[in-house]
Parts: sequence; structure tokens; C-alpha cells
Amino acid sequence: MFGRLSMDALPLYSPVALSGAAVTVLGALVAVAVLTYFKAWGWLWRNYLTTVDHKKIGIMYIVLALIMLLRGFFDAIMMRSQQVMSVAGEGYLEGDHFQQIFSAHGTIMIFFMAMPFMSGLINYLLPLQVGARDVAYPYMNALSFWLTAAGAGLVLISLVVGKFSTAGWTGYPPYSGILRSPGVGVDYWIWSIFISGWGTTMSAINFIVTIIRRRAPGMKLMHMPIFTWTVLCASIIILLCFPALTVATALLGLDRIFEMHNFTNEAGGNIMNFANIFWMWGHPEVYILVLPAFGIFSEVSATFSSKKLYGYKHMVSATAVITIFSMLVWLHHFFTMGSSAYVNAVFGIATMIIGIPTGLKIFNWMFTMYRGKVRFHSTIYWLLGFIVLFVIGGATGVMHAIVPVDYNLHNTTFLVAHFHNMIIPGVLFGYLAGYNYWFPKAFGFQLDEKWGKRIFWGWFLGFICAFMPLYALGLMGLPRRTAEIYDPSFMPLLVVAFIGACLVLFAIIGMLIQLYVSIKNRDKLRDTTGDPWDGRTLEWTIPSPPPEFNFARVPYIDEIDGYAEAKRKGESLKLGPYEDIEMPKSTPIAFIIGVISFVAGFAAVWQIWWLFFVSLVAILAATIVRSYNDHDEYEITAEEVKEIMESHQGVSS
Ligand code: HEM
Ligand SMILES: [Cu+2]
Repeated sequence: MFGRLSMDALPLYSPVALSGAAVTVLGALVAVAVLTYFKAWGWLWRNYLTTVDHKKIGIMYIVLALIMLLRGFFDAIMMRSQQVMSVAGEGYLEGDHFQQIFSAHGTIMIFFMAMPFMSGLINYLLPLQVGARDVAYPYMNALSFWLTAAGAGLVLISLVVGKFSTAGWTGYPPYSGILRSPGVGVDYWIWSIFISGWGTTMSAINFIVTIIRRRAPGMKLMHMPIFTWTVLCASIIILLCFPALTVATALLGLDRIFEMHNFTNEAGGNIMNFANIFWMWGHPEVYILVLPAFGIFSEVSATFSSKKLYGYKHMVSATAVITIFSMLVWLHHFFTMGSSAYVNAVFGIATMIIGIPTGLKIFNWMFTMYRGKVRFHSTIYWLLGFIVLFVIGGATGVMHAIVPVDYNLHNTTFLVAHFHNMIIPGVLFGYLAGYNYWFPKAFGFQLDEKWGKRIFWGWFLGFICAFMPLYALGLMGLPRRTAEIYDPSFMPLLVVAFIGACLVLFAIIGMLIQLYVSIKNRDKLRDTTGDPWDGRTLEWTIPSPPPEFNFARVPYIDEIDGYAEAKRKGESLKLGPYEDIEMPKSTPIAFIIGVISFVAGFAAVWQIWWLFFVSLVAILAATIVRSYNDHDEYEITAEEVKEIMESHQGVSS
């Protein structure tokens, strides 16, 4: 009846696991209590849970990302303290638990922090930047979000019921095979990724069609804002590469449930095939994450230097070259696994070539700032910090691309330092810059600047202290994923790394304080113009926060940064007439399918097959019900649009 599920699944075996579960359950209870206290359930249901508005979906993605950032960071600081404590004594984590923590940390940070943060920013901004009233498929957009949330829910519930994977965020067999990992941990990993991966793939389709079909009249591809370009390229990579991940996890699941031997070294299987398929997704994934961040840096450098972006066309070509090469280098993740020297050399060189377009971008951002009127707002701090740190990360990446060097460095903390060095400045700093930059657009007031700078310094200095020592420790021979460290000579650097993590903790708490302070002082921080930074792209032509239909009158754009050009010439933007607007209606179905997908995933993890099949039928039924709905739109008349716009004073369009 309950498959593998029994009372043993509760984390009563260890006080540390029990406290993790308690914090999770308490957190959920507090959230429920607060919502009940403020009688917010109805509001939440009508405005968010059932919405198909890309702006609200974007905000939900970012809220999810920030919650998961807290959780992922908590794991990180547990690992850091365990390693410091284990040099002097035994530490407080058992090996098995430490393995769950690094696996959860990596999985959460990549799939449920960085990806939702990216999807959230894209969802919010993309339609606004191309002058559209929504994404191409608003309902599918909501569905994508709820599938992502279902995956995140599975990771969170693994903390309370059962255990998480011990096979790392990459889930390599044989560690993830049924013989080494007979418990449910790997299944949680598989199903959370599998379900959220469908959501991500559907988002990519949505973004691509929106960019191709929903641009404002006159806007040619080479007039698109650079962020939109990077979203197009990242979405193409998602569409081509996420299926590889879906296949890898599905085949691994078949191995585990039906003993199919896709990835075993007997009965005709081959372990290496997993690494191959996984990294066909895994390496491009890095560029999926980093390209939109590059797009944000481009927007931020131009706006805060009051200049147009240096070398727009080259930025577009560089993005396209990176897109193609991102898919040609995956094998550098297993240089040491027995390919020939010839194959390794080809992939090593292909890897290094990506440095060229990336370097070009760095120079273009610097040339954009050069001789500009640079406003040193915290938003551009993220760009400056990124440039300094990313160049170091790039250099150590080239070291890994030199195959004989990689033989010595791989699986040491040198590698851990390298990839955090790319992904924290390159990805997270970019998204945090975007969060700062577009926050007033979304909520109508700016974030507190004093805390903005403190948060930056916390992340920047914290990053340096937390990860530079790992380069040295790696060269000294410390392997990655080590729970207990006996060599006392590692102690000083481990302590520095721990202090770094504490600085980041300060920055993360600072982010919460910043939100609190900014909401409290929102009247002082209010943006009544819709254009607080003297922006250059279409999102700044409409009120903050934007009305549900985004653009009351359809804008016309026939050059790059058309809005900035119009402002420079003292003209106003060309706009179409007021017209009746069709908007998609809210629907609970996407949310319901998300909840059922979570149940289906949970049932599959515990092998409660009847529940699994009931869930599949329920998803199908919900989809059919939805397809019978012929009235999924409502109309706002031209008159009403005009009235709404006249209530926003001081905004021209
Ligand atoms: C400042 C915050 C962070 C700290 C202190 C931190 C710390 C750590 C530590 C201690 C490990 C284990 C290293 C080892 O194998 O010995 C690790 C692994 C990892 N981290 Fe982070 N991390 C942070 C942020 C991030 C972010 C933002 C991401 C991604 C967006 C990320 C992705 C990963 C991944 C993918 C792994 C590999 C996990 C595995 O080995 O399976 N981390 N991190
Ligand atoms: Cu790679």
C-alpha cells in the first residue's frame, strides 16, 4: 500500500537530521500561520497561485530562488564548519550525512536557485523588453513554474521524509546505482530534476516563440536589447540540451527500478555513457546560466554609464559563438576517464576557444564604462566585482583545459574553487545586479542603497575569503567532497574559508534586512516616473509597477535603444492607438497539475505505484478539462485602458 514508505523514513536516527527536518516543518508552519493571520489566502490564490501573468510568475520564481538560496547556503556553511571541526576533532556530521549535504547543496544551487532566479528575471523582463503584452503561451508559462516548484518541493520534503542522494549533484553511477544506493535518496534526486526539467524545457519554447513572434512592430532582430539576445541563445541551448538530462535521469531511473543495466558495467551496460549524456547537458547548462547574466551586465553597464553599449554587434556575435561552442566541449568533464590523448586534445582546445568571445565581452563592458558618466550605484558594483573575479576564474578554467594539468587538479578543491569562481561572480552577481536594477520596475520603489552596498561587499569579500583558499588547498592535495580532514596543515586555510562563508552569511542576512528596510521606507524610495535609472529599453517607458497589459499602446521601435534615442532627441516614443486588449484569464489548473506532479514524484520515489498512476490519470484529466475551456480570455476596452493609464501621473505613454 505505501510502497517503501514506513516510520523509518522519519529522521529520528540523528539529532542533526532531526533539526533540519524541524526547521523545514517549522518554516512551513510559520508561513501558513502568517498567511492565515493576515487573511492572505484569498489574495494569494487570486493574485499569484492561479495567475498566468508573466510578471507575477516572474516574481514567484524569484521568491522560490531566494528561499532555495537560503537553504543551499545553509548546507554550504554546514560543510565549511564540519571541515574545520574535523581537523581538530571529529566534527558533528557523519560521512553519509555530509554526502547528502554536498549533493543537496549542488542540486539546489544549480536547479532550484540559479535556474529559477534566471527564469524569474527572464519572465519578468522579456515581454517588457520586446514590447509584448505577455509571453506567447501564458498558461504553459504558469505550468512551467509549477513544475519547477514541484521539483523544489521534492528536494525540501526529502529532508523530512527519507534521505537525499549521496551521489553528488551529478549523480554518477555506480554511486547512484541501486547496489551502492539502495535507499530513496537518488530517487529524490532523479524525480526532482526530471519534473522540473520539463518545466524548464517548456519555458525555453515559450521564450523563443515570444522573441520570434511577439516583438513590437519595427523591432528587427538586430534592434533587440542585448538581454533579449542572450535569452534567445540561452533558450536555444535549453531546448537542445535539456532533453539529454531528461534522458540521462530517466535511464538511470529505469536502471534502478527495473534493473535495466543502462549504466552498469555488466550485462551490456556502460558507466561512461552516463557521464557522456549528463555532460552533454551539464556543460551547456553553465552557459544557459551565464548568458542571461552577461545580458544583464550589458544593460547595467550601458545604463549606469549613460552611454550606449560598446560594440553591440560584436556582443551579439560573441553570444552566438559561445552558444555554439558551449555544446562542443562537454568531454572536458572526464578527461581522466580514459579517452585517447587525441580526443582529449581536441576538447581541451575547443574549451580554450570559448575564452576568446568571453574576453571580448569583458573588454566591451570596460569600453562601455570608459569615458562614460559612470554612476557608482550598487547595481554597477556587481559588474565591477564580476569583472575582477571572473578573469581569475577564467584563467583557472584554462588551466583545467590543459589536460596534463587537469590530471593533477581534478577532484581536488582547486576544481571546487574554479567552478564557484565562475558561477558566483558570473551567474549570481549578474542576477543580483538584475534584481537590484529591475526591482523598482516590479514594485514601484527602489531598494535601499546603503544595504545594497553592504550586501555587495559581503558577497565580494566573502567570496574571496571562502574560495581563494580552496585553490591553495587543492594544490596542496585536498580532495573535494571530504567530510573529515586529518592533516593539521590544512587548518589555517580552512578557517579562512569558513570566515568567508560567514561574510556571505552576513550578505544574505543583509538581503533580508534590505527588503525589510526598503518596504518600510517605500514612500521615500518611490519611483513615480517609471524610469528611475534613465534607462534605454522599452520596459522603462511604462509605469512602475506596470499595468497588467504592460503596454497601453503598442510601441514602435526601429533602432537599438530606441527609447534612449527618443529621449536624447527630446521626442516621445512612437505609439499605436488605444485599443481593446484581450488578456488571458487566471486558471487554477497549472497550480493543480504542479501539486499532482509533486504527488506523482513522491509516489515514484517511494514506489507507491497505485498513487503514481492515479496521479498520471489526474494530470491527464486536468489537461483535458482545461482544453474544453473556450473562454480563457477577457477584454479590457480601450476606454478602460485609457482610464487606467490616466491614473498613473507623470508617465507619458
Ligand atoms: C558562498 C556561498 C557558497 C559556499 C560557501 C559554497 C560552498 C561549497 C562547498 C563547501 C562545497 C563542497 C566542496 C567539496 O566538494 O569539498 C560546494 C560544492 C558545490 N557548490 Fe557551493 N558554495 C556556495 C555557493 C554555491 C553556488 C551559488 C552554487 C551554484 C549556483 C554552488 C554550486 C555548488 C556545486 C554544484 C557543488 C558541487 C557539489 C558536489 O560535489 O556534488 N555553490 N560548495
Ligand atoms: Cu564544462
